[in-house]
This record gives sequence, C-alpha cells and structure tokens, in this order.
Amino acid sequence: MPSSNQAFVLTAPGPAAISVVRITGEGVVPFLQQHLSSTAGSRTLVCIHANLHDDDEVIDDPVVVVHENARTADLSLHGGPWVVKRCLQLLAKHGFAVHDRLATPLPAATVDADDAIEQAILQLLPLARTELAVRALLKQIPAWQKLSASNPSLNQLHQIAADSALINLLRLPRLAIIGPPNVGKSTLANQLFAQQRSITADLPGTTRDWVGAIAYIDGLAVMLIDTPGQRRTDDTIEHAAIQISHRQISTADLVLIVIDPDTTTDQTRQLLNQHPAGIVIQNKSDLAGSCSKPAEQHHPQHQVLATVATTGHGLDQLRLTIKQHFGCANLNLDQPRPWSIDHAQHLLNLTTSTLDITSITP
Ligand SMILES: Nc1nc2c(ncn2[C@@H]2O[C@H](COP(=O)(O)OP(=O)(O)OP(=O)(O)O)[C@@H](O)[C@H]2O)c(=O)[nH]1
Ligand SMILES: [Mg+2]
Repeated sequence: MPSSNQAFVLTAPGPAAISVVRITGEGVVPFLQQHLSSTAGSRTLVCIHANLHDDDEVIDDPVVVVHENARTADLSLHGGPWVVKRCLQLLAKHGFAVHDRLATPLPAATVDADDAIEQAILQLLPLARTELAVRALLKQIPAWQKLSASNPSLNQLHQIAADSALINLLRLPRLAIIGPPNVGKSTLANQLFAQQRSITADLPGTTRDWVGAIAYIDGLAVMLIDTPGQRRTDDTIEHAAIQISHRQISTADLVLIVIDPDTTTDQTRQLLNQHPAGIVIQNKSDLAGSCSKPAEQHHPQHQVLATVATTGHGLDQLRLTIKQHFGCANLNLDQPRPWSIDHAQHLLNLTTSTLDITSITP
C-alpha cells in the first residue's frame, strides 16, 4: 500500500451524531472494496450506504461519498468515539497515516477548492469566529481572483501587504485591561465579555488571578485579559498574582489602561510610561469631580476615552476604538488583503510583476 494514503478526521473530537473521516490516496478504492459490504470499489460510484466491516465484525454503516478522482472518499460514520477509533484502527492497519486532530491552516487534502486562492482561504476558514470574519475571508476569493487577472503592479501588492485587518480578524489579538485597584477594570471587562465573567466588588484587590476569555468586539474576536489591580502589597498571594499577570500584559497586542479620572498616582504614571501605545480609559467618569481636567491635559501622548462601566456609557466608542486599532472598523470587504503574516511577507518578497493566481499565495 503506498505510504501517501492519509486519513483525516474532519469533525471535532468528542461524541457527536456524525463523524466524518476523509481518506485520500491510491489505497482508497482497495480499502473500500475490501471493507464495504456492497458495491464497493466501483469507480463510477459517488455515494453509497453500506456496512463497514473488518472481516466478520461490522463496525458501522457509514454513508460513503467517493470523489470523482476515486482518490478521495468521505466516510460519514456514526459519531460515537468507539466507532471512530475502530475505523481509524482499520485504516492504520491498511497503511493510512491517521490525523485525528487537525490544526489550522487545515491540511490541503481536507478542503475542496478550484484554485490556489480558494484553497488557501478554505484552509483558514475554521479560524473565522464571527460573521464578519467569515464574510471578510470568503470575499477574498473573488477579490484576489479579480486582482490577479488585472496584472497588479508590485507597488500595489506591497501596499496591500500593509493591511492587517484580515490577519487580526483571524488571529485572536490579545488585549489586556490593566490599572490600579478598584478603578472598574473587571466591570469594564464584563461589559466587553457581555457576561459576568470577572468578580467585581468595591474592594481593592478583588481580582487575584488574571481572567482570560474570548470577547467579541462587533465582529472582531479578541482574547481579553482582565488583570489584578497593580499595586505594592504585603499580601503574598496578591503579590504573586500581580507578578504572574505581568507576563500576560507583556504579550498583549493592545493594553487598555483604566484609571481613576481624579487621581493620578505615581503608580498610574508608571503604567502610562510603560505603555505609551495603550488606550487610556478614564472610568467612573460619572463620579469625576469638578476639578478634573480634560483628559488630553493629563495624558497628552495617549488616546483617552471616558467610560462608566456600570452603565455601559462610552462602551460603543471603546469598541470602535479597539476595532480601529486593529484596522477592522468600516472594512471594505471587496478589497484584497493578506490573510496571514506569512502571506503579507510573501507579498513583500515578490520581485516580479508578472503574477498568476498561484504566485500570490505563500
Ligand atoms: N460609579 C461607578 N462605579 C463603578 C464604575 N465601574 C465600576 N464601578 C464600581 O467600582 C467597584 C470596583 O469595580 P471592579 O470592576 O471590581 O474594579 P477592579 O478595577 O476590577 O478592582 P480590582 O480587581 O480590585 O483591581 C465596584 O463596586 C463597581 O461596581 C463606574 O464607571 N462608575
Ligand atoms: Mg478586578
């Protein structure tokens, strides 16, 4: 049996109504001939429902779709873990290399595409967690087909490479909420999570361990991290939690620095200096005293927003600002753009302007 034979579990792990196993290679037809109960192996077959057996033992009665080239077939098994495991064992016995956990980009053999662009896009489709991401990604197929047919200049392609909107829509950027204790970080995080994910209380030191979960910012999925209030403390557990949160903060793509509008402590100033590209959020602006100055006077180098996390006031502007930061606000979906950092780099590396559809993919 040729070693190029492969088996991929296309569906997610765990019990389900159906699990789909795709098999590819020269060994597909001989395998079906030997192990399906009826009409197996005919090259004219498209779809069959038959027993899958190993000698006398019936494993399942899958629906099997054989692709036109007879080198690919999809077995729709009943989705109990034993059935899937037993089917994969049988395939392994026949020399199929088994892939039961697929990473993204998906392996090329698991998607059915007509050209290189569609191939690349479909391999990334599982990364699209929102409707906006799905639409933005799928629109790339006609956008790049049109562009490649129009003989784009190198300059045009290099400009396209700078657009990171789609990359950000697919990669789950990390966003950390930081600031002194009790300024409303967790209340703000819960607004962005759209659920009570973090415990809040009118007590400094409420958040101990950092909390990370996916938040959906009007179609942009981000990994949002709520951190403990940054302060000097004698409490060893709180101190340890603050230290651990530093790693999360240092790997964030964007930091939201939440501050009290009335008080600027040395610690707040330090945070502002450490994160010059962060967005400053003056929360509790409902309580801001008459002595508080306009935000820009306090923090001239930062973009500053005012919020009331308890009521949601200012949250729409914050969501828009986050999307703008990642280049995802008001997207023209018809525009071609890179879908991965590798793709952007590939476009920058191009040195010829005679491009076909395969040369614009990495
Ligand atoms: N008036 C007012 N109260 C707020 C606002 N945001 C949060 N609070 C209240 O402030 C208190 C502290 O809020 P938290 O979200 O727990 O603050 P935190 O910054 O996460 O605190 P630590 O985890 O201790 O660092 C809670 O009682 C909130 O209800 C706001 O915008 N206005
Ligand atoms: Mg908190």
